[in-house]
Amino acid sequence: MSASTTDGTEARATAAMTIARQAGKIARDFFRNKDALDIQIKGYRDLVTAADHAVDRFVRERLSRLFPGDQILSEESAGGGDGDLWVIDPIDGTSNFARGIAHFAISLAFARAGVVEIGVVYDVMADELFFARNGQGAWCNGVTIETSRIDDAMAPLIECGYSNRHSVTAYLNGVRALTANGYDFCQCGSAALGLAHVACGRIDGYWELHLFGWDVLAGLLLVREAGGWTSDFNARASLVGTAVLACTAAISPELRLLTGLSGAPASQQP
Ligand code: LIP
Repeated sequence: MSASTTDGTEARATAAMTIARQAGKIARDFFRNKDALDIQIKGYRDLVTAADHAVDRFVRERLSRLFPGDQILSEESAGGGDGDLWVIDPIDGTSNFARGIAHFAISLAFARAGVVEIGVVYDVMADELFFARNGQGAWCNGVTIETSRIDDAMAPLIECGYSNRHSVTAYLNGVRALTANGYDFCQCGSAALGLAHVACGRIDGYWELHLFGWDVLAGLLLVREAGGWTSDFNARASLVGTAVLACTAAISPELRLLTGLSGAPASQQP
């Protein structure tokens, strides 16, 4: 019997994938019925919809029933603690969701003693479930994924996430530095999906000046387990937020210089 079977991480991994897909049905129904969204403003240009709340309630209820001793922290409801902890973003890419743009995801991460052991990012509309286990690899719909292999034929593509939680000047300076050094950039509105796309090699990196733990913990594990490099994002950053960089390993030295971000502890790097 493997350790993960006895310590409950195997059961949690299976449950996280099942719950993500079940929650995806709720999100998909709301996405196709915009009249039920009840879009609310929770802060300056910060939206929350009935879908965020419905998915959040569903995921919390399922996890609490299956793992009653676990703590749960989500973007839409407080929580947290030092024990076994789930960090949830019920709809990552809420602005896209509210506008009818089918680029959003459900993100679940499970951490034990401050180490992320399980990451799930579910692209509901594309029906792509990205999954990673600490030290065991990363998959999309069960097929192993790995970060891109850069070649000269194509300029590296970096997604540069943007929000009003940081200055436009700092953002534009970062984009200017990247484009001046031969990088293409895009901005798509979901950090969780952007990180999943780095992990499967569709894009070469993801950079954003301010993100919370619920946006990124699952996606950063995906990138690391797919062989990529990730900046340091410790547990404290989850609640206050910090800058994030994740990329295919070959370009990490230059990107670290261009963005000024240091790496996660060596134990977390490929
Ligand atoms: C979003 C992130 C995105 C960021 C937005 C927001 P949400 O998460 O995925 O990268 O630029 O400001 O934080 O709020 O949709 O869960």
